[in-house]
Amino acid sequence: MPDNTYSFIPYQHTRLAPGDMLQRAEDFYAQMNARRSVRDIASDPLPEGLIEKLILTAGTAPSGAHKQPWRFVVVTDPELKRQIRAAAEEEERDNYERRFSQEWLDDLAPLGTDWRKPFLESAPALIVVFRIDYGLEGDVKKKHYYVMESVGIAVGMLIAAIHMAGLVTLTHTPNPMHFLSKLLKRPVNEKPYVLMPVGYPARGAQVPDLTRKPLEQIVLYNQSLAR
Ligand code: IYR
Repeated sequence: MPDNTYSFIPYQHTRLAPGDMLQRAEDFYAQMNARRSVRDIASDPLPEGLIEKLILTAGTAPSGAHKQPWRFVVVTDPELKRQIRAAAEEEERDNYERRFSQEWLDDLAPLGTDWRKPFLESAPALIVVFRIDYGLEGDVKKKHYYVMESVGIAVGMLIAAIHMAGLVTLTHTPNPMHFLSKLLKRPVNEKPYVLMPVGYPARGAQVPDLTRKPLEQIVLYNQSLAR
């Protein structure tokens, strides 16, 4: 056995009664099914210390070889938010007016999005998520594994935490987004992954009347045995 293993400790677990399990699963589904991506975000300030708890939750995600290959940069400074909005809108204007294919524009049309991103300034906080492609200890590179998957899982957990805390967000991916590396002074091993404005929904905020695929369309059971 290698001598660099963790020490192992008992896993803390309390079995729930089956009825409680079903109730909890149902309640959590009802909560999560009420989540929506909201683009109209109010400027009201957030309770002190809240963002940190949300990020701690995201940081509980599993990751390849437990390398925790994520960085969450919180932006609350109005001038920095203004700069991020300006840079994002410049890229997005190019996307909508030149770079997106007609098929992509047609797919976005029902959502009513465009290059304007006022939420990047109105939201009291932006969480800019970076993936850490490899560790850097001085000049020595340390391998990271399943970085995309690990950070994706962490962002999913962040989205759930934001919703459960009574706030809204939106996964914004201005493309390309290397301007975020520059503005936020990130080192070469960190790459922007997603930008999430966090706040309360603006008064009168509206969302598209989407439906979600029903269970029958997203689940298969024992498919290799089905005829
Ligand atoms: N990133 C662009 C475009 C965009 C792309 C997809 I795919 C969406 O679901 C929504 C928007 C933007 O933020 O407008």
